[in-house]
Amino acid sequence: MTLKLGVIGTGAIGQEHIRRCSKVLQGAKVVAVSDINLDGAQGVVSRLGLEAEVYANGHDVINAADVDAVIITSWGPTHEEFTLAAIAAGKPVFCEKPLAMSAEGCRRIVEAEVAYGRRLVQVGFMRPYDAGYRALKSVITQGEIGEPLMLHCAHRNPAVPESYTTDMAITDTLIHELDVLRWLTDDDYKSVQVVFPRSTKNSHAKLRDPQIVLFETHKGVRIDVEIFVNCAYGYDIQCEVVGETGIARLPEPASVQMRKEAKLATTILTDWKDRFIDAYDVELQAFINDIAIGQLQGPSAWDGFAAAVAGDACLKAQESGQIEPVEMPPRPAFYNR
Ligand code: NAD
Ligand code: NAI
Ligand code: ISE
Repeated sequence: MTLKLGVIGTGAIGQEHIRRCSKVLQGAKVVAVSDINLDGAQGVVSRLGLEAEVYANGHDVINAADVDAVIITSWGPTHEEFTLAAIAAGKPVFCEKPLAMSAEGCRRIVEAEVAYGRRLVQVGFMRPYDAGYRALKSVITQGEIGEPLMLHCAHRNPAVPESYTTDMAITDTLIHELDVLRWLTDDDYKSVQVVFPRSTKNSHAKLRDPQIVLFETHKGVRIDVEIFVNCAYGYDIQCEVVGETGIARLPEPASVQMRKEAKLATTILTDWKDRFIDAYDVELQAFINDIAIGQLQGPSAWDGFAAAVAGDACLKAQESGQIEPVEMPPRPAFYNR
């Protein structure tokens, strides 16, 4: 049976997800789309040659009789409203990160899903589906480097637009590490501090760039994450785990090595779309397959909430300059894996 999808938001990642659900993945097709930029939505449908209805309002996509499941790729501030509406309609929903703009917003989604009684929400945290991160996790869980003691990580973008401000380093960018590092270490954050090195001249008045975020986890692991979104040279994701008996690093994306003009070189990617292209395919195929068997298993609303709780503490730490506690309530049995 083909799963009929409705997609809300046809911007950068919306177009990518529509393309992969229509042309790459198995078992689904896109039958409805919407965007506040109606012409943009219509353009995507025409370019991809889809037979999909274009709606002016995301709620009409959710409530369309032929839509079985919803993908939310509109901008962050709309995610909570559309996810809650999908739960109210009893339809599975894949929501891009962040699940909501605050932990409170995520909590409302958790409560609605628990009240519904069955998992309906998967959050677009794709890194746990990335082959490199999976290999790194396997090294840790097999005990190949002993217990993890320290993690050194970096999330670098070549450049961001003027609309990107200091807080977005947490809510838009670090949010991926906030999810993947608790999954990688099977741990939760205890406290966080944010420090600001000298800013790059490539930034602007409303963005302090780079930033270093320092965590302590409940198991006592220390984590440093550099966020540098105007690094100029590429889109570069780094993760090194220092264990008791060895060090494990996230593999670099495959790239041909060249010896040329007295240099040894490999290419560094520049676009997030390419860096995790396979992981996006795998996460959405999992969403489609899991709906077919009636049991979502990917990153949950609770994972979205946990990342947001840590994110809120990071935002506070940006303002205060102090070490701030991360106060995470116990996980309800509903979300036990
Ligand atoms: P974008 O700005 O390119 O696209 C957002 C689209 O949403 C725009 O077309 C906009 O018109 C539309 N939109 C806004 N409000 C809407 C509404 N109420 N109803 C319908 N459409 C609406 O942004 P993007 O880069 O595609 O990012 C979209 C979301 O995806 C963000 O939440 C972002 O954080 C997330 N994202 C995740 C990843 C990832 O790696 N997981 C990568 C990129 C983006
Ligand atoms: P974008 O700005 O390119 O697209 C957002 C789209 O949402 C726009 O087309 C906009 O018109 C539309 N939109 C906004 N409000 C809407 C509404 N109320 N109804 C319908 N459409 C609405 O942004 P982008 O980069 O595609 O990001 C979208 C989301 O995806 C963000 O939440 C972002 O964080 C997330 N994202 C996730 C990535 C990942 O790696 N998982 C990568 C990039 C983005
Ligand atoms: C974007 O929104 C994403 O989610 C990408 O995965 C991330 O790496 C990038 O920094 C964000 O802008």
